[in-house]
Amino acid sequence: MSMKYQNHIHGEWVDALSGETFENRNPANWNEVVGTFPDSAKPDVEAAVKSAREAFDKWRLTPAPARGDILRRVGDIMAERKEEIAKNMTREMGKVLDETRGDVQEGIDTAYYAATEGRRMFGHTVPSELPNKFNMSIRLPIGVAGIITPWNFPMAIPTWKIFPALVCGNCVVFKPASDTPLTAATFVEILLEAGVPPKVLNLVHGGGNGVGIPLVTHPDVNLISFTGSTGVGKSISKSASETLKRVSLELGGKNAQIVMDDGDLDLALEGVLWGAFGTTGQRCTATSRLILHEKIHDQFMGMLVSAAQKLKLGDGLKPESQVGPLINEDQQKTVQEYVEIGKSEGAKLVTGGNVYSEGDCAKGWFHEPTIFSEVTPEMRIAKEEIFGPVLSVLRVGSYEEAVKVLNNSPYGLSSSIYTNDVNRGFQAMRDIEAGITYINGPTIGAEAHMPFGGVKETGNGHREGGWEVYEFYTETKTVFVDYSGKLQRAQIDNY
Ligand code: UN1
Repeated sequence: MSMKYQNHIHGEWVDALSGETFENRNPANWNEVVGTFPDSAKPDVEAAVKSAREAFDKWRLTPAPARGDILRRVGDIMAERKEEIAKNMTREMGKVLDETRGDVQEGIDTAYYAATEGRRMFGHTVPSELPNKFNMSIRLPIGVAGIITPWNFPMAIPTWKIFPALVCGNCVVFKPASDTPLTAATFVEILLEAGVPPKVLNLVHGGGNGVGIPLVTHPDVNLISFTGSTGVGKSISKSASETLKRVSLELGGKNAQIVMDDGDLDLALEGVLWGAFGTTGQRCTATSRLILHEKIHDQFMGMLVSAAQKLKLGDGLKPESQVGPLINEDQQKTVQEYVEIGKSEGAKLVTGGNVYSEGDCAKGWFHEPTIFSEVTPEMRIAKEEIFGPVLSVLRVGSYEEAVKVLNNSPYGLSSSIYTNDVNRGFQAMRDIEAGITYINGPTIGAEAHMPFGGVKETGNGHREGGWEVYEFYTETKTVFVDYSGKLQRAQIDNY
C-alpha cells in the first residue's frame, strides 16, 4: 500500500505549499510505489528556515547533556524499530536486508556516541600571560544547519550530520535525497517522538533545484553539510560562499584495493567482493579499482571471476539475494555507458557487462557484477566514479608502482592494501593519499566513532563521525576573565 507523506515545518506536518508531489518507487520492482511525497520549493524552504531560526533561541540554551539525553532515546527507538526500518529501506533503495540493518545500526551507534558528546563538548583552559587573569575557549552552537543527504545510506548519513548538529545546539533543515524520502520521514518521526522540540527539526522533501539551492543560498542558514557527487559539491561550495557559510562536503571516490604478492589471497578475495559489489557498488567507499601485483595477478583473477559469477542477484528482501538493484534507471544507464567506455578504451571485459533481467529482476534496475582487466591508469574507467558494480583491475610490478597507481586519482576517500609484511603495511598508511586506509580489510567498513572523509576532490577537509565532526557544528569562543581589578595590557604591561 502506498502512503502519502508530508514535510515537517514549524512543528507541523504539511504538504508542499504548491501542493505538488512526487512518487518514490522500489528499484527492485518499479511497479511498486512506496509512497508519495511533497515536491517542495523555495517558499517551503523559507518557512522551514524561519522555524529553525525561531527555535534556536531556546534550543541553544537547553543544556547539552539534556540534548544528548534526547538522542539516547532516539537510539533506543531506532533499535526497537530496526527491522521495520531496514525492510522499508530495502524497499525504497534496494540494498539487501543485511546491509540495510547495518545502515540502521550505524545510526544507532551514532546516536549513542552523540548522546555522550553532550557531556563532553570540551573547551580548553589555558594560562594567561598576565596575573589574575583566566583564559579559556568555549564551544557554542552556530544557528541553522542545512543538511543535504544521499540515498545510498538513507539512515546512517543523516544521523552522522543531524545528531552532532542537534547535540551542539543547532536547529536543522533537512533535505533528504528524493530517492529515499521514506527512511528520512521515519527518522524525523523518531526524533520528534524522542523529544526534539518540533520547531527545531524541519524536514523538506524535494529535489536539488526546488529545495537544495534555496537552502544553500538562504542568508539565514549558517552551515551546510552535504554528501553526494563532486560536481554538485563544487556548485554548493560556490553558492554558499556568497553568504560565507561554513560547508562540509563529502564527495566522490575511486577507491582502490592493492593486493601484494605476500597478501592472503583468500582474504583479499572476500574483501574485494564485498568492497566492489556490496551495495551494488553504490557507496562512496566502494572498491572500484583493484591493483594486483603481477606475481599473483593471474591466479587472483581466476579466483575473482569465478566468485563474482556466483553472486546472486535479486530483491534485497529475499534472504538469498547478495546483490540488489541499482537505485534507478538513470544509474543503470550510466553503468551501461561505462561498460561501453571500458570496452572502447581497450580494457578486457572478463565477466558481466549487462543489465540483468532474469525472472523477477526484469521489474527492477539490476546489473551484473562486472569486471574489466588490463585496465591502465589513464583510462576513464580507472579514474571516474561509476557508482555501480564495475571493478577495474590494474596490474603492477612493485609496492612503489601500486601506490603510484592508487594515488593517480582525483579522489582520495578510502583505500586498502592486503599484505602480510608489517613494514609494507606501515609504509602504506603513510604513502597512500586517502582519508581512510584499511590494512587487510576492504575499502568499506567505516565505524561511527571514527573520523570519516577524504582528501583531494573527495571533500573540503572536514570529517564526519567520531570526535572531529563536533568541531564543524560549533563555534569557538575565546573568553578572557580579568580578576585583577585593573587594566592589564597584554603584550605591553608584562614585557
Ligand atoms: C558511503 O559510502 O557513502 O564504510 C558511506 C562504509 C559505510 C559508510 C559508507 N559504513 O562503507
